[in-house]
Amino acid sequence: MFDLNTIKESIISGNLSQAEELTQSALEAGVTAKEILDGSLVPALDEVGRKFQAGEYFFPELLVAGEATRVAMERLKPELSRSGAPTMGKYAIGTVKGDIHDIGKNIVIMMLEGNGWEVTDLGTDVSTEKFCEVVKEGDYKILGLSALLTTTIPRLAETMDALKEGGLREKVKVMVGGVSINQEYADQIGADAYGKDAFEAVIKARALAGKS
Ligand code: B12
Repeated sequence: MFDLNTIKESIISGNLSQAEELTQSALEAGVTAKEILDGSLVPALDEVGRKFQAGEYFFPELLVAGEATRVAMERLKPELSRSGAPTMGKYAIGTVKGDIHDIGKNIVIMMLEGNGWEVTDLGTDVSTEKFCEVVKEGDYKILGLSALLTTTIPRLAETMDALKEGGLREKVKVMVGGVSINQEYADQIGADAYGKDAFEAVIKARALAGKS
């Protein structure tokens, strides 16, 4: 039985090579990518966030834990994004202006791809104008907005308003997510769906596409 705590600890201590090797060993031992995400990667980042808040960790530790997660995720990518699913349509997603957190968004992307979505990753620090331009020019069924910071959450409401003002709101469904967001906030700004994690993101995207 593989001990998922070993991967968790390697991320908390920022050991990149160990995080990568242990993730590979777990996969080889038959642990699924979802089990590794839920049992190691996400709890590790929660713990890192807690330590940061408590003043036990500083920015460099946060950064290296993020990097260790990224290398571990590279190993999970083939399993998560492998698609046997029918084509769902086009989905554009990005992290809002002023925010460079992208680990969660990247997990959402892998899972969407694994479920038949053709995803355009707009990256991080994406301006409201850029989101509107992408919706206007493309034929996306869904626009996903990610925001993790209290200071960047208002960009979600701003983007919703800009879509309305640009006459684009009817053209696309909007999904929002990020650690400090909840269903109540999503309702408040008139988003079509909120996803608490990548698994919910996939289920709700499917429902928005009318394929639940
Ligand atoms: C790693 C990390 C970083 C890394 C990010 C690396 C990267 N490439 O992403 C770095 C070091 C860059 C960083 C920087 C900062 N960070 Co930081 N960071 C974190 C940490 C520890 C983990 C974030 C993470 O990846 N979580 C794991 C993923 C899987 O979760 P997630 O992002 O929530 O995503 C899931 C869901 O939310 C959902 N989801 C996400 N997006 C979307 C989108 C859609 C459409 C849907 C449907 C679903 C969905 O699905 C995802 C997968 O399941 C968190 C703590 C925490 N517990 O979250 C702090 C945290 C977010 N950071 C914080 C802070 C303060 C900062 C800094 C301001 C620090 C500083 N003093 O400079 C800077 C800001 C930089 C900037 N301008 O963006 C605070 C935010 C507090 C707040 N409420 O505003 C947190 C909460 C830490 C804390 N407890 O204080 N950070």
